[in-house]
Amino acid sequence: VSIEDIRVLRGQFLDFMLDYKFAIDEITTKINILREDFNNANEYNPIEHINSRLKSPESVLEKVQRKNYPMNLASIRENVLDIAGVRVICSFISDIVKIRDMLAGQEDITVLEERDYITNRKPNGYQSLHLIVSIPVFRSHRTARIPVEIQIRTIAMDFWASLEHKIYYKYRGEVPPNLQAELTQAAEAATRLDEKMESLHRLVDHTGRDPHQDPSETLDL
Ligand code: 0O2
Repeated sequence: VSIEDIRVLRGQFLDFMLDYKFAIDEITTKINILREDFNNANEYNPIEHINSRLKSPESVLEKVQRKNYPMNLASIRENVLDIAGVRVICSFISDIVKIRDMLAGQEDITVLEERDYITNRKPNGYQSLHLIVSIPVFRSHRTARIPVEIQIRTIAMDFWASLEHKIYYKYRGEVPPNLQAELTQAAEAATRLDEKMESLHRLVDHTGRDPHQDPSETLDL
């Protein structure tokens, strides 16, 4: 392989990765539009914040090797579906499906896969709703449908996942059983908090009525 071949390959790979950066931009814009629209309508806003990340070229290639996928761009596009990642953090459990439906219902979005780790939490306690969607990206000389992994979760689920992620990396995947058990308990506490917050949220009057004028609406905490 000549230096020139490597230069061409590198250029093709960077151009391929740019598709995913643009796909993140598209999804992020959609979520920001929803957020601004809720605010504009003076409605309660279910979106707390959003994060996004583009997988590094090293970890894309590491995943291709680990999973034994063929090492070419077509195979990477078909098999590695989490190169573009967007995370939406909501306040309440009921917001998750609201956001899911608003995104999945948009004409240019196709849901390719859905994993509900909330109904079926992972054995370690991990909870989140994962969607793999595809979205068209319009480049100057071509158009491509690009997969994006969208993770939707509550603040409590996110708090748990970020701590677990740090612990997992600290122990390089070999988390001691006692710590693992503590993490599972913490996940259960996070679920209880989410359920409590959800029930408080339901008690809050969204119609703007004054609870002092209507005793049936009084919060009994
Ligand atoms: P990062 O740093 O977020 O990119 P695979 O992607 O093939 O290894 P799978 O089963 O296809 O795994 O995907 P899965 O498990 O549905 O979702 C993978 C992503 O979800 C992970 O991405 C994490 O972001 C998150 N996730 C899944 N399980 C856990 C968990 O137990 N704890 C935490 N903290 N996060 C989890 P990456 O690429 O591993 O990491």
